[in-house]
Amino acid sequence: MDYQNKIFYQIYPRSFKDSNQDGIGDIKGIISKLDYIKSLGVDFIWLSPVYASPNADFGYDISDYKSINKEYGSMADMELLITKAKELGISIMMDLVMNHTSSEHAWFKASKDKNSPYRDFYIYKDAKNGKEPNNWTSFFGGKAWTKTDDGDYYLHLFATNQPDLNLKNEAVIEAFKDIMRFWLDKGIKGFRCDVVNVIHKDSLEDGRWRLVLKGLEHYHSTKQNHEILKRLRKEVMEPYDAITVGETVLVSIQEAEELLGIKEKELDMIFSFAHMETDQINNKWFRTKFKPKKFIKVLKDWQVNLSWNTLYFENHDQPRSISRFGKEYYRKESGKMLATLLLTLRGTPFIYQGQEIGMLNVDYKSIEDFVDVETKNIWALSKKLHFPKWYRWRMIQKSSRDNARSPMQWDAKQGFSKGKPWLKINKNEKNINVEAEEKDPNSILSYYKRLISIRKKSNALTLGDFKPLYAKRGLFAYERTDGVQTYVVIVNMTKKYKRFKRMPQGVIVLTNYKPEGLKHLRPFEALIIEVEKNEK
Ligand code: TEU
Ligand code: CA
Repeated sequence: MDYQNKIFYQIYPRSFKDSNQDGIGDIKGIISKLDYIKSLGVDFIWLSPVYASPNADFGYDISDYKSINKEYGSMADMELLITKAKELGISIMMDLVMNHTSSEHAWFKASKDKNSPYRDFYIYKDAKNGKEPNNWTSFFGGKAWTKTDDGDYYLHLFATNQPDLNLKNEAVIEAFKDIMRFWLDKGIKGFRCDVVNVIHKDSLEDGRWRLVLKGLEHYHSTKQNHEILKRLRKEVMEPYDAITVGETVLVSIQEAEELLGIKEKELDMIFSFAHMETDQINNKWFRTKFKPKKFIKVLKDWQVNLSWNTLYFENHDQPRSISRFGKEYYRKESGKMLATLLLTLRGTPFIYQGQEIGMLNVDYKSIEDFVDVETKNIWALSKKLHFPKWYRWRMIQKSSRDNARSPMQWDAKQGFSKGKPWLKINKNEKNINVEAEEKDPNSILSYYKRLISIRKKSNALTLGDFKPLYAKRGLFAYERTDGVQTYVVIVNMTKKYKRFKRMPQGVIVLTNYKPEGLKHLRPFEALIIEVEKNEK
């Protein structure tokens, strides 16, 4: 299955579309919007988890990998979605969470019995001096161990109710091969593999000192982790001609290349975090002012040095990109500028629901409006650490994952659901919504559609070479060519007018401003210029 010329659309099912007015998005709701998704011109839907889950982490805590969360619908609904999407030429990629299950999973419940064969499905360890077995800390803040009634501990790199699986155990690997085949037999075409480079823990020794994620060196992209990825590819994915994209935390370009596979293929694609960590110090909760120069430098380095990139600026864990990398005051211009980068750089683009209509960070007024477990943990931890309340509130507003999870804005009248939405809808829905954007030829949505259509017809923009031309002062210019077609893309990632004397001759194929033949770039201006080969 090719993935290099495909465009992906990520759906966070709880917030996409509600069909039975209970205020919770569901699979029938997604089916009702397939024509809209088709109208974008995308090829794949990456569906965040819809499996049975007690919703401690809204689906990333799975209690049964082979059944559907009743709030989202039935297995028949899921099978219908796969069929209906296929009829429209759209493939489904599901989310595969191998690092942990929910504490409600039957395996975990059975594992509490020390003599159960499921005991070794998880990572239990005796207390050390009456406390946690080591000093590891969780991705969600706090310790990575929870004490059981027997006085020993189990490991969880994420929430307490997301116990880590033991991928040293062959039975666990066999169980996931079975789960993968169960879904591939239903006709899905790929998996997005959750935190797939931390699934194998080499040792449970204390970690060296780190501000966050103590213990990381014992489980980050370990040798055995690579072996597991090679096996799953050979034994499961290749026979189905299905594809994988791994969510790979904290990887360098070299480590990313190794996870794609140097001698032997491992993952088809990876999501790196490097560009998403340029506006923070140490971790996402300590945000710094966004620096376009730094962001562009990282994008350029990965474009030049990684054999194949994914391209993303948003997902269900990240703040909205206009609020973060653009300016809400220049919503249309900066939204279109970001779309231009996303869809003309070299790699496979992933668009997150609502990004195509320029949705913004939430406008919540109180911590009670937020529901994400990571957000609540950080709010409590920062209070315990005596952070000032104004600073804590700013941390949450800028970095909470709920920024990306407020319900999709279909029209000005709560088109998401007639019920009370599970998470508040942004009040700006009255003017930022699909209905309004579809009617406006100058909307961000119209721009995405035109750009996706240009990209899909152009070999130069999909498989063509990438050559940086200029990357200074918040400006980024690069060339994409396949030897037949040549494009020069120029973006101004700042809100300032910037002189730019290297404007190439050629035809402006798409831009977010009315062309004025100026010698400078306007705030967040983006241009795609088709140049004659000899003009370069
Ligand atoms: O996210 C892993 C992960 O590293 C995120 O916690 C991310 O680092 C953080 O939110 C900052 O962006 C994956 C899923 O995408 C996330 O939704 C789950 O909560 C997590 O794994 C556990 O399954
Ligand atoms: Ca519903």
